Amino acid sequence: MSRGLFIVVEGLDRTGKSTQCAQLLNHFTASGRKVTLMKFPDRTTNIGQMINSYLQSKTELNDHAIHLLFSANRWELSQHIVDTLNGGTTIIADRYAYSGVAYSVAKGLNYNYCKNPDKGLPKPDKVFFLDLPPLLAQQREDYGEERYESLEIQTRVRSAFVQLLQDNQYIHKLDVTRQSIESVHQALKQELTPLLESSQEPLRHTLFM
Ligand code: 2DT
Ligand code: MG
Repeated sequence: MSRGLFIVVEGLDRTGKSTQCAQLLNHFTASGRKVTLMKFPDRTTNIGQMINSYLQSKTELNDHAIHLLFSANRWELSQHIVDTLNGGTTIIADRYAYSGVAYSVAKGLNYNYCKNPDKGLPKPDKVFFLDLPPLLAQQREDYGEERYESLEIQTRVRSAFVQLLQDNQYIHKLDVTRQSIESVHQALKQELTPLLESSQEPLRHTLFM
């Protein structure tokens, strides 16, 4: 049995990540592939509840402490990721360690420091960055509910993502400006085709080599 694929969708807030993850889930399910969705932060765990409370501004936390909690939230699910993939199920993840770095760097934390806690996590087979100018994202529905959802912060998050894109050439940037949900979905599917047709290498660990 071949292992599942680990696909990550990244981007600023309100760029259509969750919508595209749902579209991919439907597509893979319809084509008979075993597939599951994961979302980071996973707010259902104990650590996830601390993160949720922080994001909703119900608690305050030191910037380094919350950075490490986001990473710990991935680590507590890392064995589940490995087991799921090795069991032949594909994972579509709505955010992962790239958001972890980008949002903390946007707050002023050191780039290299930010990458460290995630070193050793399962490495995705494909990472997409849905790129939308922060000003356009801001005009979308429900913007501004949580911490980080301000134009000023999102602009800095985007700059940090640009640095991540430069340093990790395997991240695939997709400009979603003025693109319909369907056209973005088609672009993602097309980009995934070669992966779907090849057999997977053994699961790689160690993100951000
Ligand atoms: P959602 O809006 O997607 O629920 O994300 N974040 C996320 C971080 O600061 N660090 C991380 O490691 C991750 C995964 C991005 C909630 C917010 O949390 C931010 C937006
Ligand atoms: Mg959000």
